[in-house]
Amino acid sequence: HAAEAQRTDLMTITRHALNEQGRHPESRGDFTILLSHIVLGCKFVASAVNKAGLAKLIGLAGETNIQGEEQKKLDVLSNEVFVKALVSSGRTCVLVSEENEEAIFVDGPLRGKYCVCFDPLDGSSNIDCGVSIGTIFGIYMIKDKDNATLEDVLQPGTNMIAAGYCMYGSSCTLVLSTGNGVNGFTLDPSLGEFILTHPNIKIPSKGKIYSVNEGNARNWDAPTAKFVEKCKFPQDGSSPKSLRYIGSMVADVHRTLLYGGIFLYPADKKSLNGKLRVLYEVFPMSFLMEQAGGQSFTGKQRALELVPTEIHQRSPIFLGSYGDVEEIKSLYASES
Ligand code: AHM
Ligand code: MG
Repeated sequence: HAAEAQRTDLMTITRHALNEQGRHPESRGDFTILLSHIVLGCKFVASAVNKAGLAKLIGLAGETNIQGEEQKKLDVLSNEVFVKALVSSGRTCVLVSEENEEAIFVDGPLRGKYCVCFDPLDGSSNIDCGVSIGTIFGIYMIKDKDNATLEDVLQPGTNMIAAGYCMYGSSCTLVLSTGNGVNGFTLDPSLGEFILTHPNIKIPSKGKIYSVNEGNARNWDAPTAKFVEKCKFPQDGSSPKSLRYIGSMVADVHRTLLYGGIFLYPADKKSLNGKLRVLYEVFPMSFLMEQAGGQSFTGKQRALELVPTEIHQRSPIFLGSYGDVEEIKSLYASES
């Protein structure tokens, strides 16, 4: 009868959040409400991504974002949907989006106690060829609701209370941690609901895959170069690792989380801080990795302990299986 129970007793993401809320007796459901607005944004983007070719949504919007990249129409649309959903939830006070140069401060009666940092549509250069893309988010709680400042989001990742991503792939998967492990939910399009399909995700402690843009190899520092060399030509009798690199962080991290292995976006001579953004790429993914039993390292420190000074700051990142990240850490340690 267990199989039948699975089919009729659906653990939706809202039900899951309400269960989690039970662990905090003082909670009044604000997080559950915030989450349902994030979920709405994800459903909108999932549907827009599916229809992208059809609806001719693909194409340049004629705008350039703060990193100087061409912005696609879907990025603009997704950002607007997320900002409006988050503001209208009445539970947010500071929003940081990859697509907005400045942080957004929510005012008046709509102001709430949560700060959300997000990348509404990461990996957008992959849209035109149908490769998986995603939304990434990290959530903080405000210190003083009446005096919201940038300091409320310029905090170490260890202060995050929740993080997650939604991957728009062959299916739409939302992976979430509220600091009590990691759970994965898959969108059932016929119900329009995210259903718990991957309870309590744990990353294998060692992996057989490494994931990096090797085209940057000539600009790598010595520890990164040595690590990748060891992946390909192991000296301890083990088999070489496989290389998998999609170039879409959510998809590369999702595979790493489920199969194990390591994802690297290191510093290089040209970009000393790597490419990925601390608040809405590095922190949320590091939070999920740690919650799944893996770890995350910047080349200098535990990634979540970094204290950002600018909202669009970048950092090198090495994250994944505990044992694999341990190896890159020891290579950096022996260098200094
Ligand atoms: P984007 O925010 O402009 O989409 O760039 C972020 C993406 C990540 O999804 C991915 O991990 C990385 O850029 C890939 O970069 P590269 O093409 O340099 O390998
Ligand atoms: Mg991005």
